[in-house]
Amino acid sequence: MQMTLRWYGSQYDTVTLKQIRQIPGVTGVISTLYGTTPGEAWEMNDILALKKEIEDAGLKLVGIESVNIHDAIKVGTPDRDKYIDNYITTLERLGQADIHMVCYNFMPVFDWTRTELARVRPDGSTVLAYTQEAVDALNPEDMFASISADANGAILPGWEPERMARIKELFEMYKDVDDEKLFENLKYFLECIMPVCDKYDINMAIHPDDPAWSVFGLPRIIINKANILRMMKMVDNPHNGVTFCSGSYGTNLENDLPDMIRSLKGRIHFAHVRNLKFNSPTDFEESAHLSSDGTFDMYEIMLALYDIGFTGPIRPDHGRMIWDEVAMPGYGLYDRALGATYLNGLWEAIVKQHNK
Ligand code: DNO
Repeated sequence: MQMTLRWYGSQYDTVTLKQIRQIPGVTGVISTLYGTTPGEAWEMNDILALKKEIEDAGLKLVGIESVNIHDAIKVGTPDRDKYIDNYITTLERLGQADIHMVCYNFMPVFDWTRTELARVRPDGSTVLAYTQEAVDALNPEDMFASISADANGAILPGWEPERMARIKELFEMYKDVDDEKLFENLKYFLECIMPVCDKYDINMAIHPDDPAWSVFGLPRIIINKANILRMMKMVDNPHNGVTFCSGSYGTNLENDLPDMIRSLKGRIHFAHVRNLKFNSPTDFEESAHLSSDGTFDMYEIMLALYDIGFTGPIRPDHGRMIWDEVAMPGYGLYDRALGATYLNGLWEAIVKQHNK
């Protein structure tokens, strides 16, 4: 595996490439062209400039998170082919720039959803948290207002103001889309892009829906083992793969994370590894990465990745806000650096144990 950190670009991130370079064992960066909108074809010069900036700092641009999918593709409207063509152009250019992993999601309207971005824990750190009761009591517009109020001035991907301004229209677009339709539209999209992925050896890595169930009545399909295996089978190409995000699949306690990893051998192209602490089945918070601070056994998760021969990029995921850092919720430097170091430690121990 290759340890990486997500970076939001010099314009938006409080964390610098120099700081990332100084985290032991982190050699790669996962980024995207912030400022582009879903549906447009990325310019080659912009891709090369991002890559050069990262390489000049002594790191490698290991993958893109995300090339977002236009709603026309998810809904399956008549103009979707135009947006798929643009997506193919973007993939072609990424391939030509020697970038071979693309993370994306197929969630309608919202990307990830949390009800609090700064819940205070007993040690004084603040974390992202989710309570189903709070979602049930809110309408989507109010949710956006509370998310933006807590974001430390940052614009969170998936919660851009332009997008939220269109929220009613977006809900209207999805009114006839159910799980089956979403699966169908995903299949159509994947079948269109697989030839370019084969040509440039690009691994597509779908991110799970977070939380892993329907929110606000919207369909959600990338939520459990059965659905993800269905997706792998419906377009049975090794370039059709997944981002295994322990924190997102883990929102549903019925998901057995190590078992899911083992069932996806050869199809996990990217891993997000983090812990969650459940206070009740409908309330969880994003604890420190350490097993004993949360609900999941992080050793078992890393061991499962080792067992399937995982060689792709991995990143610590959302960190807590600690040591008075002010940053985008979940994406500060300190706790993610601790997370990377901890995951590297687990990995080293597993490798050495197996080589004995
Ligand atoms: C949240 C992230 C997601 C992820 C997208 C991938 O912090 O893990 O926003 O980047 O769902 O497209």
